[in-house]
Amino acid sequence: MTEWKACTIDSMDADTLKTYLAGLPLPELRYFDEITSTNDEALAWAEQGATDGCLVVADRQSAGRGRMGRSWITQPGAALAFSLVFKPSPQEMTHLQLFSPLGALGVAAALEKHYGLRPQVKWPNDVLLEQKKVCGVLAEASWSGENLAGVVLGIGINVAPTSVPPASQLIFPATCLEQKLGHAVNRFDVLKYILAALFDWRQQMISGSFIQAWQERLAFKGERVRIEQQGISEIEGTLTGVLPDGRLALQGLSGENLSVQIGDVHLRLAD
Ligand code: BT5
Repeated sequence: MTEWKACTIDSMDADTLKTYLAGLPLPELRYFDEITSTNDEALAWAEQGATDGCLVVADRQSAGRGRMGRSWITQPGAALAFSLVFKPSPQEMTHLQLFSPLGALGVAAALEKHYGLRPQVKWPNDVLLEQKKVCGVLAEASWSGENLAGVVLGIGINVAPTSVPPASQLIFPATCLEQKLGHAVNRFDVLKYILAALFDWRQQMISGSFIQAWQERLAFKGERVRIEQQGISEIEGTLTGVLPDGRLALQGLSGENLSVQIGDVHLRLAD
């Protein structure tokens, strides 16, 4: 893969990042050169009283997490790894499953607006560029008994070529922003644009326009896909769209309407 000369900010700290992100509704942020997982830090922070919009950013994660115990690789100086703490409003409480697509839609919208790219969202939580994964989203809720301490929205994005893990560590092909754009990109600009898009789209999360925007960017529409749970093929059919509550809609092999909840499932193109 081609290496571009980095024009990114090489060293970062919380104060510089605060200045960089000035104007965004971020009450507080924490920056780490290295951390296990920004989601772990944000979940702990939520339990200790983080307010809505608190942000954790790291240059490297030693134990970055995907869904279902999978790992997420964040190489230093080449990627973005961050987690936002959200304190859901009463209306959002009934739509918690939409925070994960909010992450994917926010990333897709920012990449379109600022870099002229045409990202697609692989239901429910991946952002693809030309059918390769450039971003993964992990939304997790922190409960203390019956009370929700917060929703943590963790986002990882491959920016420079060294961020892309070797194929042997991937279950789906991966790419990075610079590979698609053909030039170097400032990671912290990408962060700023994505945060702005996330805050914007959050206002519309419980509306038809959110589902429509998601629908328009949905990958594999009209294609035969397989939904797997823990490696076992559960459902096969033609992907038709997303339903208002975020479920994936499929037409089964006998023409029947099927739907799949956002959960511990995996979407693959059928062979
Ligand atoms: C995801 O899970 O894609 C969610 C990834 C979320 C990462 C962010 S980074 C900030 C925050 N802190 C965390 O600890 N996590 C969040 P999933 O759909 O389960 O995909 C995981 C799979 O993606 C792995 O099994 C690999 O195959 C692949 N993968 C790992 N690192 C990758 C990378 N850098 N680029 C593309 N694919 C990757």
